Amino acid sequence: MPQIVVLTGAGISAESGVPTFRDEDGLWEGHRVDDVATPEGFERDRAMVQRFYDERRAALAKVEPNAAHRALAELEESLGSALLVVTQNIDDLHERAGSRHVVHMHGELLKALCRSCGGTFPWTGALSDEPACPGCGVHDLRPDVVWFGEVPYEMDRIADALAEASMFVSIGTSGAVYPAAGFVQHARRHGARTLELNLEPSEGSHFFHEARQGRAGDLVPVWAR
Ligand code: BJW
Repeated sequence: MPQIVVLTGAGISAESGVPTFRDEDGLWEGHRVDDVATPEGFERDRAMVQRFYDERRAALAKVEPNAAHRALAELEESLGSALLVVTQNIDDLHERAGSRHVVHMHGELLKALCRSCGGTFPWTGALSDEPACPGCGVHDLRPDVVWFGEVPYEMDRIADALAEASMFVSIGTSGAVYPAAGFVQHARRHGARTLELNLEPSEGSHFFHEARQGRAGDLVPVWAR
């Protein structure tokens, strides 16, 4: 069981050039959240949603992990499975930096989910071309991401890890989206020390024992050292 659970959000990938959601010039600028991040939005305009994720998948190929991702991977080298990274991010920058114990609670951009057979498959190409499922052959693939109203992945594993952890660190997340925004209280109830590393105080900053403000690329290497 991990002793340290790290929750990451869009802010940790910002310095790699991946837009956050709720900041100025964020991903939601120019998009209604209900249109691109709900199952109902997908039903309404499937082609538009597929293009939105196709563009993000293509952009992901052009960015690299930054100092914050690398610092967490280096920490895992010395701690092994005592460190668990739970990320809300759908990018693969933790893995590319070298982290191995990563839970993608909101899914992964580089996977497709078949709405017919329920299978998930590695996916680097476009989904807007309506390709066939490699498992069942039906043309009904969607990005393997968790939209509003859907249940995030691996919630039992995350709850157990938070209950066991002696330290919980939240990095680069606004604390606007549940259930991730509630992890700090869960960890505290079970006795963990809690720390927030974020550009600005998040919506839930007051729940943490300590909150440090700055860029993840500066703060995380100092904390992880
Ligand atoms: C930097 C930085 C730098 C910038 N360095 N920092 C009322 C009350 C409570 C809950 C609800 C409610 N009404 C509805 C709900 C539930 C709903 C919810 O939370 N809604 C809220 C809006 C209120 N949640 C859900 O529906 C979830 N499912 C659920 O609850 O199921 C029920 C259930 C749960 C558990 C067990 C059983 C049942 C699902 C949520 C799915 C969220 N999906 C998205 C899209 C994923 C795919 C995609 O990427 O397109 O996930 S939404 C989007 O927000 C994405 C993110 O992962 C998520 C969080 O965003 P994040 O990462 O915090 O980014 P930002 O942009 O908000 O913040 C970035 C931060 O970084 C900022 O603070 C910056 O300052 C900082 N920063 N640069 C350090 N360089």
